[in-house]
Amino acid sequence: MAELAGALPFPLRFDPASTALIVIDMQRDFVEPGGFGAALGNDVTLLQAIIPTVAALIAGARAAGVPVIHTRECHLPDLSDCPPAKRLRGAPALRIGDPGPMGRILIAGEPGAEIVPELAALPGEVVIDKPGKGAFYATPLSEILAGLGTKTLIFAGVTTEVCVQTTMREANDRGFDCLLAEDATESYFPAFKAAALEMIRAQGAIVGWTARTAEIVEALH
Ligand code: TIU
Repeated sequence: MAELAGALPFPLRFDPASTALIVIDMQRDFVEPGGFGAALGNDVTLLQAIIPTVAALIAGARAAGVPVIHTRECHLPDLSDCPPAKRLRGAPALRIGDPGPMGRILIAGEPGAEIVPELAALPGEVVIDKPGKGAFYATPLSEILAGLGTKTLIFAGVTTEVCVQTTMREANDRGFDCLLAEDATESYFPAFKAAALEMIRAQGAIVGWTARTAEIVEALH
């Protein structure tokens, strides 16, 4: 068993042998100019800044033999898995499926939908393409985690209060102990990230724990 003494709101005891790391949506479409995040009107530079920290967390998990699961938010080229309500919402500069500088926005197989090269999956690592914000909806994630015997999930990626939080809340409902690496996740809105971290650990870890990447990596070994 490992003990994460600095986890909030209280220390987390977990077994690295039944732990997996889920890296949410570290795609060019969210962290580079010209992608989906930018088309929604966001400044993507905040998100770029966490890439080295996410890389350190991934490296620590790999070194400890902890499975790394990557997710990508993207849709089929014919948009059959994209609810019209999602595509038509708001007034973005480019809508899902529109051609942009990194190919069609949020479409599987296009350059923008790829994970940034610094965080690319290794051969054999699971990459989940998901049509929703949560990583369980319309994906095989639940069966994959059951096959691995996973009990504890470590989360990283973007954005904290959208895809990370949606996935973490559902994982919590599904019985996983959930830990968010607070410096390996980011939002376009600093106040939303801060609020999400507080919400997660309020009420006695109502959704889970938060801790810093360096301490998580140390606890995994
Ligand atoms: N817009 C926003 O904050 N996020 C998303 O649309 N997707 C993810 O968080 N991955």
